[in-house]
Amino acid sequence: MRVLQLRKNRLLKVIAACSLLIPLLYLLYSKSNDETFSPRFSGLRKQVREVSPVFVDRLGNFEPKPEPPRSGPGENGKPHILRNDQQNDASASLSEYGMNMACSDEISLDRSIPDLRLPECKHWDYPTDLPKASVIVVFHNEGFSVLMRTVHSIINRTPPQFLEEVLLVDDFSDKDDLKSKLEDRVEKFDGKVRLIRNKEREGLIRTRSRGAKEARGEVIVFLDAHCEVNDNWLPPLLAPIYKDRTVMTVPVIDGIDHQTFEVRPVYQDGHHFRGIFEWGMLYKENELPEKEAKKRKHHSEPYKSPTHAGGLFAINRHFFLEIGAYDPGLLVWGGENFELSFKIWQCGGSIEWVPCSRVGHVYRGFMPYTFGNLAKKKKGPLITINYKRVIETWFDPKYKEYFYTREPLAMYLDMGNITDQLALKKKLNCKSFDWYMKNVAYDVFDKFPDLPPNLHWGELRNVATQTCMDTMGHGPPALIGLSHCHGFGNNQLMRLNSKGQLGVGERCIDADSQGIKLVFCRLGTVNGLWQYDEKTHTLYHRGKQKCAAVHPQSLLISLMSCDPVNTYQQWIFKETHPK
Ligand code: LR7
Ligand code: MN
Repeated sequence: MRVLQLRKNRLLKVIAACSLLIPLLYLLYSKSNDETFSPRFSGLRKQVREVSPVFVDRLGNFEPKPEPPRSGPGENGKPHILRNDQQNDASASLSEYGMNMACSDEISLDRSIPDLRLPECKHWDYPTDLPKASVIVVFHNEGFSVLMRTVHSIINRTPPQFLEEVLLVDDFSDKDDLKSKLEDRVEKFDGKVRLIRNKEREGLIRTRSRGAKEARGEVIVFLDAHCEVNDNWLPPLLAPIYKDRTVMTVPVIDGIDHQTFEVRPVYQDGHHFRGIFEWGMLYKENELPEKEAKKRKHHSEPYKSPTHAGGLFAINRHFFLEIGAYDPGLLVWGGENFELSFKIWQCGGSIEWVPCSRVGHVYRGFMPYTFGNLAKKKKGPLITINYKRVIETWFDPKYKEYFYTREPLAMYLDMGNITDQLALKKKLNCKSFDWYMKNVAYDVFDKFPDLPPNLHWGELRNVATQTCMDTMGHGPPALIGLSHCHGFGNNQLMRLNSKGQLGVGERCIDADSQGIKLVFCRLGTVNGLWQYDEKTHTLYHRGKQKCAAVHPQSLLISLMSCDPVNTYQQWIFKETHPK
């Protein structure tokens, strides 16, 4: 059953006929699962307002009027290239903000961007009485023009009747231009834009929860502070929530280049993706399974997704607060996307990705801010601590094992107290993680099957050289290097599982004629060809029938004929602990 209707003559006729037969049809269709009728007949608009069959003809098409083409830097989402004499400013701003602010500053705040939607998106009608939304933008030390362009794009491309406000929440920024200059700018929007500030640094997760509490709209929409929304982006996000207040909706996120501000489609037409994860809790996207695609009649219709990237989504405000907003124990950045996704799905809601809603996001090359005092308070890698809270709250025991197998150091991290989270889970009568995996996130298993336990893990020290295997921070394919054993895990944390797969992080280690290499693990497999002999300390490759050895002169690691007494072929696994 769906909210949205493609404009079609036949449909109009049906609607006309139906308005004559309202009482009868209402009874009929509130029980059936017909796809042709408006949401008014679905009976599914839970608890927001009573479903009424009366306004069936109140559908509207909110497409923007065509505008004359604009010219200037970055218009139509084209890359803007700075002159050579501006390169110093460009690189300075790049290291300060993670994006080229010198470039952004030359682009109009009202610039045009290409309409990247599927052509059929223009033809959808939506209820004219969709709920109003507060668009919440949290920020910490963002570039002024990028933040303001986010605001302008929202004001310019949102049908005003659905925009309650843009709520800017400053997470304790210390940049001068985000002080009175920003306040003056906000004033100019006559109350449509509101600015509130944290009294201390809270991190993006708590700042969003605060924004949700302070917002005035029936629906809240979160956006990062470096986004540009596309044509008619909001109604398609609101419509599924209008029909069912427990649905959270997610736009398709296009890329904005952090150097040139070019707007690029995330994927070409014809492909839909949805959010999944691997067992180390890295966010992944997977092509929409046939089974889900087939549930829809039109290619541009929303579809269910197990999870989401984190930054951009819409949700009924009361529903968000009823499920506890974000776990307040989560720190600064990361993992909150999973917490919210598992909570929503397991506790009776769902997540839909909406192809007709598109928003551009600037992907930065690195994180330009530190975690400030928030990180100092906690020992161990903060993001992994967040993951641990999330999996300890929402996973069943079997699935927790997969996480600790993939991320062994997490066993030793202090995640704080999760009593409140477990109580909430109980109070909301939430389903098991196994239910979620089997009914919602079933495609995770295709890509990331059950993980067999580690036989050994830790740093892998060579006896002759007393140095450790190290990815040297390289991405695959790359040779594995040797370096001073630092005991921090990270790039030196190797894992050998009971099926012979040697892994480091989400990557695998294999060997070819050049040497021992970091490679992409074959998707959908967890096995490998390695064997470790605890007595001789050799690392044997069953495929090549040779042993991993350090070359005494070059100090490169490669496969050689096995010689168990040669200390250059002896390796010791040593478990490391977080420091
Ligand atoms: O301490 C902070 N306080 C903040 O207010 C740190 C950040 N922030 C603000 C920041 O200014 C920005 O507006 O929070 C927002 C998100 O921070 P980013 O842009 O540094 O995050 P990101 O885009 O690198 O990371 C993604 O994952 C995060 C995990 O916590 C958040 O969920 C981000 O919103 C999320 N971004 C997206 O989902 C956009 C698509 C990226 C992908 C995949
Ligand atoms: Mn971001």
